[in-house]
Amino acid sequence: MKLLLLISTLVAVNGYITPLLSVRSPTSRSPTTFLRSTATPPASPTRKAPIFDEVCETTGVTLTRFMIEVAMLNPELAELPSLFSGIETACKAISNMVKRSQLTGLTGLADGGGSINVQGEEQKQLDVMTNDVLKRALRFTGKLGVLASEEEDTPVDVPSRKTDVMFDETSKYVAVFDPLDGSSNVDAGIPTGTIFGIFEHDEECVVEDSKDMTEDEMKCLVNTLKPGTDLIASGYCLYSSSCFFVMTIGNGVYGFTLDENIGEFVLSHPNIKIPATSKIYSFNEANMPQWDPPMRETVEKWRLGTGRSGKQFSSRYIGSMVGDVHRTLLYGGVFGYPSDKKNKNGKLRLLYEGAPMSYLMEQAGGLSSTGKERVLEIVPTEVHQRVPMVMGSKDDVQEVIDAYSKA
Ligand code: FDP
Repeated sequence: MKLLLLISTLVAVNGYITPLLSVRSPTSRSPTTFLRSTATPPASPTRKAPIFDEVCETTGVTLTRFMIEVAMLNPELAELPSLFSGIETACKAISNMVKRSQLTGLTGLADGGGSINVQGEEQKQLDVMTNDVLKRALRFTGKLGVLASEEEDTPVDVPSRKTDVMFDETSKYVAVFDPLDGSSNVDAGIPTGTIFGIFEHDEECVVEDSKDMTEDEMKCLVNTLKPGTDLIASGYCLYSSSCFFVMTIGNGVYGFTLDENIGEFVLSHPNIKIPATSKIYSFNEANMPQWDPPMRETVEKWRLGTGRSGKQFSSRYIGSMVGDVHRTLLYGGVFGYPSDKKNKNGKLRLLYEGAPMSYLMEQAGGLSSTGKERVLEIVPTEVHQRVPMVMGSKDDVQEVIDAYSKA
């Protein structure tokens, strides 16, 4: 039960206490030292994305090929393709599990009921199994130091298993994911999805066993969890009429569709851009009477057609974030789960729902905000922290932000 804690120095910068982290530069592998300020996270480096603007039915660009090009264009991301390949495999496996669940007895609650995750939510069989599938798929890439998931109580260390590692073992990344988002819908065959985000791992915070952690050890792990501005990549898989894999590495958003004939994700949506305005909103409207006045008033105007665009909005809400965000990215609109009197911080989780989806939304030209601040800039203090969110078409989200500033 040992946890190697090499982060020991705390320094005060601009009144904030920040850990002095020692990280390895990806190319030289020699240790370099920098200060990480919790107030102003460093801007994401500019990345190059391959230019593939054609979609082809027979000889399309596979996700594997795309990621090889990404690594060639961005040598610092050389290890990302093997991690993506793990996620891709997990998505294919989960897609199959979800599709066949009505026949294989995988519907319903885990352990016949009573299996509760750390957030007090009852787990479905598929929640537990998909979490396992992802953990295994990521562990075997050998690129992962720590991962945090909706279905894990604390971030878990991924032990190095030399025999299972296909490439150099570097523990280079931290992955956060929600294995089966929207799982309350899954038994009714409604779209669900997997959301993931990838950060660089502080290699000095190594955990040998995640049980019996002291408070300091826990802090070390939580320190590996960073604001969305530090994301290296994020994306989701949508299990619906098709299985989609939509991702960003910080230079645009790319969508791939699973071609079941060849078992590959093939580029189908190069460089997705969300329309700047639209007339669709997507909220659980039953909570509307409990929302903050600026939120409620803006949506009331949209209903009546008296908002900034003068258009009368229509409502589309699946109640499954990945499905709702996918439609919003493609058709435009506003998706959100605002705070209400009951849920002061809304419902969605910052680390593995809010931040990864906000990164995608911004990369597609949209906005994502709590109404008062940019979701990507929020520094997490807890793994399962919730965040109120409004994301989507730039002009429409800006209307909400302006309503909050006026209030
Ligand atoms: P679920 O509980 O089914 O996993 O955050 C989880 C989530 O679904 C989102 O996917 C979805 O947008 C939201 O909760 C739905 O919540 P409501 O049922 O309260 O509308």
